[in-house]
Amino acid sequence: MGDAPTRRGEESHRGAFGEFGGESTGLIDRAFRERIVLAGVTLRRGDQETTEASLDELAQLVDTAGADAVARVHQSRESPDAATFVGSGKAEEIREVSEEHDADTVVFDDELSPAQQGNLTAILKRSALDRTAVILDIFAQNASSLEGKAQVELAQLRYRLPRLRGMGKVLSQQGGGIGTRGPGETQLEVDRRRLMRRVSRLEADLKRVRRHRATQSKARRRTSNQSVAIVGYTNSGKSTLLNQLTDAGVLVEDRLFATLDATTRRLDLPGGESVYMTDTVGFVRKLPHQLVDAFKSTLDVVVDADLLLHVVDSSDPDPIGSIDAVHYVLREIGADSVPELYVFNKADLAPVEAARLASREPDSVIVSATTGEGIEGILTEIGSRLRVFTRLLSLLIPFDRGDILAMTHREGEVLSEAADELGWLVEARLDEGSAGRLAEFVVDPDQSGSSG
Ligand SMILES: Nc1nc2c(ncn2[C@@H]2O[C@H](COP(=O)(O)OP(=O)(O)OP(=O)(O)O)[C@@H](O)[C@H]2O)c(=O)[nH]1
Ligand SMILES: [Mg+2]
Repeated sequence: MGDAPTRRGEESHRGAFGEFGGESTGLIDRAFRERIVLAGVTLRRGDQETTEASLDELAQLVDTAGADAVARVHQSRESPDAATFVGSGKAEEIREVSEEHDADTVVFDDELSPAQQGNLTAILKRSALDRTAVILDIFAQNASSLEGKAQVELAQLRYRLPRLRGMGKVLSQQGGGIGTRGPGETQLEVDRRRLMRRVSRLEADLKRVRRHRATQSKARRRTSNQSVAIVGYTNSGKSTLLNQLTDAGVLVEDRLFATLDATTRRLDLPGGESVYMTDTVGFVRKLPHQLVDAFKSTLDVVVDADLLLHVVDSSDPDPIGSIDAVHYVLREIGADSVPELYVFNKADLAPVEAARLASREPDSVIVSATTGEGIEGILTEIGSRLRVFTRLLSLLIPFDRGDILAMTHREGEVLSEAADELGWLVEARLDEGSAGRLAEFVVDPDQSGSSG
């Protein structure tokens, strides 16, 4: 973390470790924006509204990638056509629409098989791409750390390898644009075996990073601080929240996938204890499995967390769909058993919806990460969910209550202990539950401070 994310045109996307140097197409600096036709299919069990919403999001993804969606085509069918996904009649129609709008590329909202992609490219007479290619392209543009770049490159190679054969001709005709940037763009003649070697090399590098990371987090655990990971849909306000809680200074942008690298900061709780809090990559509907897989080393922090803060954009037109998409990815990476605290964010924009969402989820919090409203509620909830010591109490325990003194030692952290005329004077850090049970022994109410 640290560098601003790479933007298109600032730097060619070479291999993270330099092996691919000199193979950029040079077309990424094109002054014009690529023109895109979007194609969505509603299959048997889906409904058209969901498809349209997904196409809205695809248009946003295309825009983030630096291109313009100029038209969209929709189709309902029982199941995908094995050869062309949409069926040949529809493919002809898409070609006509593309010609009408002078489009460079057609992007399908679902992942195309290599064969479908090849066939469609031939019928459409322009490149046929899918949502996965667009997301990979955004990631390629945003990756800034070595690790981030390596992960994106690995995902791209795994996506491209099976598609190499069909793509060569197309690339030589079309050149540049979404789906062609990143390492390997002029790879018509690149030998597959070389790419395979590159894949193994990246896998080995990333495995090393993961091992190193595991050692670090073990060291962190020894300090006994617990860890909290911020997860959520892309653009929901995760980085804004980390900045608000810890002054982390993470880049915040009204842009999809602004964050790809994990940033960890210490968060001090009111009782004096601290936790480690990590902001990381956002999720999206149909997040490419190649990316989820390649981002294992970044996402380990989510799997190993003691608590997830699931940030939800309350102004999202379909917040439940986005929550489901996040849960889908969490399941895929094996983090679905980590306790989850819902944070309904952007309450300044959508107060009614935030309240409605929060009423469905007990113990959730409503916040505005930009204004800071409701932020203390997060500290209180983290304290009670993690059972960390959020209370610093002075207690006077009568000499005949050795059981209470023992309990204080057992459940909390005793900072000082002295015999007074009336009993033991004890200063201790405790969690909310223990603090409640010891309430009658608290002496200095000023110090019993609330957790919020
Ligand atoms: N009005 C309002 N805007 C917010 C709030 N929180 C975040 N935003 C805005 O939402 C946009 C995305 O915020 P980020 O913090 O970058 O979101 P993120 O979840 O980290 O996004 P990615 O890293 O791209 O996945 C920015 O324009 C923020 O200023 C909020 O509480 N209220
Ligand atoms: Mg972010």
